[in-house]
Amino acid sequence: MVVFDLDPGDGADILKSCEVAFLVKDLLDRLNLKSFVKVSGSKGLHLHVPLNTKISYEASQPFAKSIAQLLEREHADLIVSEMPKHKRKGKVLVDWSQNSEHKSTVAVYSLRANANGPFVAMPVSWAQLRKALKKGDARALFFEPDAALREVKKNGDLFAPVPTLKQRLPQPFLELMSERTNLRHARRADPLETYRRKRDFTKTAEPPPSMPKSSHPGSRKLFVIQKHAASRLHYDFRLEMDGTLKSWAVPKGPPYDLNERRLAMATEDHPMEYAKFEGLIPRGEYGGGTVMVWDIGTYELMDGNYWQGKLHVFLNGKKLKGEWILVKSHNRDEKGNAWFFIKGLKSVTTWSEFLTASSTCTSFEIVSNNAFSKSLSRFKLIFKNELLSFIYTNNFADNLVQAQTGSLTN
Ligand SMILES: [Mn+2]
Repeated sequence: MVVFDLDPGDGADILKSCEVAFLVKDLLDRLNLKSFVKVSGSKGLHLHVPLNTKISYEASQPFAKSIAQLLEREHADLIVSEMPKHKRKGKVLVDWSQNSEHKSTVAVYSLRANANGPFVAMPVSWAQLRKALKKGDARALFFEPDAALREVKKNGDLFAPVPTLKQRLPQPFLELMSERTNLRHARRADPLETYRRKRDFTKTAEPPPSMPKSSHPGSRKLFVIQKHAASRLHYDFRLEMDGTLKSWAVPKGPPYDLNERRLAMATEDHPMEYAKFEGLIPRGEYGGGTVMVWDIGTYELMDGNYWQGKLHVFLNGKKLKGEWILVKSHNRDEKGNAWFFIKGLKSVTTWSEFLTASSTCTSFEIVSNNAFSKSLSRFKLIFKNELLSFIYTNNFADNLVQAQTGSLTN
């Protein structure tokens, strides 16, 4: 089953939800998916798409989200696909996030407590909905218990086909399911559970948790540093790993001098969408304060891994370029969250930087041809007793051999 909760924001009413329900229905009709609608008993509508075939949230949530975003693009004046309440003003939220393990949607024929009396979460026919919309009659879409019973007597159970009707999502979404199910089983737990628990997405503009995804194919992964003026100013350092952002809060920001170390407290994984998040988290909410992207780029893992508590990375950002090391602290007082963010060897990335540096080089050694990445090799050079390391792309390899027999022979 896929569910869309059509939730009107301030200044919008159930009739606006009706308008949106028809837009969602039309789109689903074009995909050969039959949909059923009920009034929620409150001011929204729920649109149900029965599947009764093999499905998981890995497929149904991205499907629902795609539909919501597509409609938002086509009807920006009427529809939003994001949760923050201020964005909903006068519009209807097509809430796709209901398609998730931890969410619940009221069942048909349930009573809802409401200031104006108990109303029933009642199935309605598309014809009934069209009529109410045409007449502008919102009251026709609220059913008290007696009225609900009369409706059932008259129309029968409009939701009768829902538990058995077999339908399938479009193929690309089903493929998503097998890929991501495998990925998730490998990781067992939902990595964004803590992220979700700490936030109220009706209040913060931060992105809601989504399915793990990767930013690029191949070995280049995303890194970001966000400057976060919370109750205490700090820098959030995040590295893409397994489709989410591993995160550390660094009170003093990244270190710049060789072997300089800064405390970095590991925090909860963040969704990939967070990398581009900038804005104000309301006061009183978790992490209240402004967030801005301080640096963003890609990184390569040169050595180590997260679970072993040691990561050696090459960052290629706008501000930060070069090697940094993250090491987990073994101090038991710190509950296992404390890491150190350490500036690693100096690095150069261009041929001209290399030539400048190599004129004072006293020794030279190839450290590794990185097994993770065909484009990355690492060289260690000693300059006036100072260690430098070099990141090379394969294009530089021939030139390097020349350099080795030239200025590096002293
Ligand atoms: Mn933070």
